[in-house]
Amino acid sequence: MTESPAPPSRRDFVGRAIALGLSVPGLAAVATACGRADGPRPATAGDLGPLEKRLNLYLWSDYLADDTISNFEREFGVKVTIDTYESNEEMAAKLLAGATGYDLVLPSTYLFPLLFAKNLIAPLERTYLGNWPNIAPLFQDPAWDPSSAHSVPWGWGTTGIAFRRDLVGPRPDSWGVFLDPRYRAKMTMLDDHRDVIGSFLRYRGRSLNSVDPAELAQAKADAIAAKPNLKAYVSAAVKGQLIAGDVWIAQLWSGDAAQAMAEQPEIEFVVPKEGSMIFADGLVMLKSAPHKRAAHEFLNYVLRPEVAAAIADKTGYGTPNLAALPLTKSKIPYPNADELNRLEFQTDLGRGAELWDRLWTEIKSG
Ligand code: N2P
Repeated sequence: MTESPAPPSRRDFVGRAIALGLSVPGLAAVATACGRADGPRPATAGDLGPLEKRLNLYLWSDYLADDTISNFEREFGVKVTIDTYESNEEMAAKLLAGATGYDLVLPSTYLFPLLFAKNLIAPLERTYLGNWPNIAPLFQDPAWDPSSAHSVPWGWGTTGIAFRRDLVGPRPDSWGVFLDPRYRAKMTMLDDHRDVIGSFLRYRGRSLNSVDPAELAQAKADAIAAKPNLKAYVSAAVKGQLIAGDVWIAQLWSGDAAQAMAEQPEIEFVVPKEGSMIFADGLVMLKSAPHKRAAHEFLNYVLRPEVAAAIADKTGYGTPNLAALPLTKSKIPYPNADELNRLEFQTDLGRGAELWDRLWTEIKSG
C-alpha cells in the first residue's frame, strides 16, 4: 500500500463537499436568510400543459420520508406509483432493456454520462422549478450535469462499515476486516460492484475509479478471498440483520447505516482508514416520461426545505438543500474533516465499465 490515488481536482466534488460538510452551522444561517422561493412562474415556450393525474417513480429503496408521497398526492391530486431498485446497475439494465412508463429515476451521478449517452434523459423546464434556489451553490452547476439542466440533486452519502459495537472488537476500521476469517459468516458486503471492487481498490491504495487491468485483477483476487467470510452480498435489506444481530459487520451506505442506528444504538458506522466512496444521487426525468408536468411539480415539491429536511431526517443521507439544513433534526452521519480527506467521489468508468461488469460476474460466480 505505497501508492495513493491522485489528489482530487479543484472542481472535484470532494473538495466542494469539504466546504459543505465543514461549515454546516454557517450554511444553516445562510439558508435561513435564503428561505423558500415559491415564486410566480412565467409562461414559456416549454409549457408542459395541464397537470396529469398520475406520476410513476423508480427510486432507490428506503430513500423517502413516510409522508413524502402521501402529502404530495393529497396536495396535487396526483396518484403516485413507486418501483424501487437496489443498485444503479439494476436500474440502468431495466431502462436499457426498454422499460417505459416511469417519469423520474434517481441514479447516482456517476451513471449520468451513460444515461445521457443512451439518450434516455430529458432536459428540465426550469420555469417550473421555482424552489431551485434552495439548493446549495455546491450542488448547482455540478460537473456531472453542467448548468443543472437535467437533474435535481436528492441526497449524498458515503460507503463505510456498519458494525455491532457490542459484538465486535477492536473497531473494524479497515476494508481488510472482510478478509478476516474471525468474523466468518457474520459479515456482508453490498450487492453493488462499484462498492465491492471499489473498496478493495482503496484497500490496496488505488483509486476506486481505476480501470487499470492489473489493479482490478488484484481487487478481484481480494474480493474472491473475502467471499468465504461473507454471509451474502446484500444492500438495503442488511439493516434488519444488523439490528437483529445476525450480521455483525456490513459494508453499508451512510444513510442506511443511520437508519439502522436509529433502531439499534449498538450499531456504529466507520469510514475505513484506506478511504472510501462519496456519492451523490439526483432525480432525472426520462424522455419517455408519460407525465412530464406532474414530474416537474414533484421536483419542485421535493425542493421545498421542509420536504427535503424530512427526507434527510428519515433516511440519514445528506441533503443538498441548503434551506433544509436548519430544519433537520436527526443525526446524519456527515463525514468529519479527517474522513473527508480520504473520501473519493465515484465517477463514470467510461469504457472500463465493461471490464468491471465482467469482474463482478466472475467474483459472484467464483
Ligand atoms: C438508499 C441507498 C442510496 C445510496 N437506500 C446509494 N447511492
